[in-house]
This record gives sequence, C-alpha cells and structure tokens, in this order.
Amino acid sequence: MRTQVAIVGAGPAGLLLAHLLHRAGVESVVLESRSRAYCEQRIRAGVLEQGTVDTLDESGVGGRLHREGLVHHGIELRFGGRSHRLDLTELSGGRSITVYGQQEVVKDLIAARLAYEGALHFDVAGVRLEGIDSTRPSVHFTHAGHAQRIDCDLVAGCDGFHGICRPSIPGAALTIHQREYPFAWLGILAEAAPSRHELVYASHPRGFALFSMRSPRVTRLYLQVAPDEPLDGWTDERIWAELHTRLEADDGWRPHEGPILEKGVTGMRSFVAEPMRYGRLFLAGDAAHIVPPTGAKGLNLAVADVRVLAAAIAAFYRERSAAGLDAYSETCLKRVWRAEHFSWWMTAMLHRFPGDDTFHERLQRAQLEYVVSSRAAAASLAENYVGLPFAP
Ligand code: RFL
Ligand code: PHB
Repeated sequence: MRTQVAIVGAGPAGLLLAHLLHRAGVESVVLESRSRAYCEQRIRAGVLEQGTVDTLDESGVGGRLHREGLVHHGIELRFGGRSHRLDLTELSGGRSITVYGQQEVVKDLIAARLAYEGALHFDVAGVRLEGIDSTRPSVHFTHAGHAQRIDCDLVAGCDGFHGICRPSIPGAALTIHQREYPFAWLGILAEAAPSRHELVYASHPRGFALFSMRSPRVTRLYLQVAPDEPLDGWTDERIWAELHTRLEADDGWRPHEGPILEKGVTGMRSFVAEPMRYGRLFLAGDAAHIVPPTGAKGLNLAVADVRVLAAAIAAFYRERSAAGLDAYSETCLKRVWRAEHFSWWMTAMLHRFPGDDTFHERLQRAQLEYVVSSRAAAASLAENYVGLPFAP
C-alpha cells in the first residue's frame, strides 16, 4: 500500500486528523489495534472546549453534537460546606463548554470517515515503524493474519500514551517531563437523571469528588481514591454514600442515585515528551502528553495538536513548504504547557494529598477562597477552563 500520511491510532486525534486531511485533499490510512465497537464504547472524556466544538463544526461533523450535546455556562466549586458558582461565560467574554461524550465524538468521526470510504483499519496487530528518520518511512502491521506494509511520506503517531510511536523514537532524541500523583479517580456512570445542570467540583476533607453527566438520563461521577485502590472494596452503596458525603453542602443538594452502568479506576499523571516530532514522525494527543483529568483538557489538547498538524501537512503538499511541520512541535508545546500548568493547578487545589499538613490545607483553602471571591482569579480559571483561543 502507498499513501501520503499513515496515521496510527483511531482515537479522537487520529480520526480528526484523517478527517481534516481529507478535507484538505490529502490522502491517509488510519490503523487501529482495537475493534470499532471497542473504540466507540470506551468511556472517557466529556467536556469539550468552545474551540473543540468550533473545530468539529467547521469540519462538518458537529450536527449530532449540537442536537445532543449539553451547553454549559458555568461550573460549581464546593468546599467548607458551601457551594460557589463560577459563571464561565460571563467571566470569559462569552465562551462556553459542551458536555458530549468522547465516544460520541469518535462515533461521529468514524461515520464521517466511512461515508467517503476513507481507509480505516481496525483490529490491526504488530504495528511497527521503519525509516522515520528518512524521507521514505513505512509502517508494517498484520491484519486478519496477513503481513502488510504502507509506504508513506509522513507518519502521525496518534496512538495514545501506551502506543508504539513514541517508543519508536530513540530515547536520546526525547526529553520527558513527568509527575505521578499519589491518588487516582474512581469513576462511575449511573443511569440517573443529573440533579443539577452544571458540573460540581468538590474539595472535601475525605478527598475530591466530581459530579458530571453525559445526557439527560446519565450521570457521571468521580471520587478521589488511593492509586492502587481495588475496585472490589467499593460496593455501589459505599460509592453513593461517599459521593453524598463529599458533595454535601449547606444547600441540601445531592446527586440522584441510579443503577451503576460502569465502574473504573484511572491513575493520574502529568507527562510531556519533547519535541513532538522525530524526522517524519509527528506525535499528537496523548501519545505526546498526558494531563490529570481535573482540568478536562486531554481530549481538547489532542484536537488542538491536530488542528496545527493538519494545517502544516496541507501546506507541505500544497505549497511544498516544510515551515509548518518544522514549527509544529514548538507551536503545540506552548498550549500543551499552559494546559499542563492549569491541570496540575486544579488538581493540586482540589485533592487531598496523603500526609498533608495543616499548612498545606490552609494554603489550599486560601486558594479556593481567592478563586471564588476575586473576579481576576475566577476569570483566570474560566479562560483556561473554556479553553484559550487558538493561535491565528
Ligand atoms: P486515545 O483516545 O488514547 O487514542 C489512541 C488510539 O490508539 C490506539 N492504539 C493503537 N493503534 C494501533 N497500533 C498500536 N500499537 C496502538 N496503540 C494504541 C488505541 O486503541 C486508541 O484507539 O488518544 P488521543 O486520540 O490522543 O485522545 C486523547 C483522549 O482520549 C484523552 O486525552 C482524554 O480522554 C482525557 N480525558 C479528558 N479529556 C478532556 O478533554 N476532557 C475530559 O473531561 C476528560 N476526562 C479523560 C477524562 C481521560 C480519562 N481517562 C480514562 C484516562 C476522564 C478520564 C477518566
Ligand atoms: C467527565 O465528565 O468525564 C469529566 C468532566 C470534567 C472533568 C473530568 C471528567 O474535569
């Protein structure tokens, strides 16, 4: 096989890149190790920045997102038994977020890809890159038991944190920056109507809790737990009791309970690999960087990378200019580091750290009080949360 761009990974990054390239007249092949059903059902992110929504809209895949997505203009912070609403839209000069499951974005992008018969192969195995430091890279894999090879001009590594693209780069060519957090999130999806319109982030002496949602019938909730927390200790009753305790404030509000459809524990880390390029291989999304989910930035950063990469690749073919590709890593890393800081900051402000002393707890409280009482501090949170505008 021969194509212009070989894309490894059919998550949001790989699928959106294929779609934007198609619209720019650039041919690509997408290779995914999982099945289509698995990719379409994997429960992950839920908060789309304004710029992510605009990107999906501009590229013609925003129809269902607008019909089914929930537009939110604020979030709530709860601590010290009190609830405080931040009006994101007013604080950010008119921007908002949309709650729409990542797997719904993935379904919409797969449907768009298949509608124009773009190459998209699920269930591939043994993906291996060759010649990424030359002008003639190739990607090798097996599909339905047959060995295959794609010759291409460029490779896009969109295969997530545990993919093979980043490890294909010689260690000496990458600088890794990372931090592990001493806690994880236990997440549940419950068949229960959200009892509030907006997301609630709670900092409680027993740990962080988050109330979110997926639809008018499905609530998504998270609890801070130990990093190696075994799920079997968490019966449904215990989960609900802990959620009620941590989310409780003086207004009597509590989430509606309902059958738990899914339960999982996710570790928390910050990670950046620099640069996001090696020769003809370009990393995008989680393959290059990870943020803890507290700032709801991971999926949005993947979309931001892909916007830059698609434009650079289009210029590479149309204008025979490598300037955009040469600037790719530096351009993306500016936004990546802003989001890394914001995600680390939200995480540090809202979670209990094992071994916290009272000094640290008082600092956290002072920061929370500042965010809900100073317009400047609230506006800073809001502009990061709804997403900074893209560079022109
Ligand atoms: P993905 O989605 O991991 O997709 C990578 C794809 O590559 C495939 N793959 C391979 N394919 C071929 N060969 C190989 N060797 C391969 N190895 C892997 C994988 O099967 C997969 O299909 O990465 P991408 O596209 O960069 O997208 C990133 C996002 O998925 C991620 O950042 C977000 O989910 C993070 N995240 C959140 N982000 C937000 O913006 N807002 C949120 O509210 C939010 N909440 C979350 C989150 C992530 C969470 N978890 C589970 C990590 C909440 C949670 C709990
Ligand atoms: C989610 O709905 O899954 C979600 C929302 C906000 C976050 C993280 C996850 O910060």
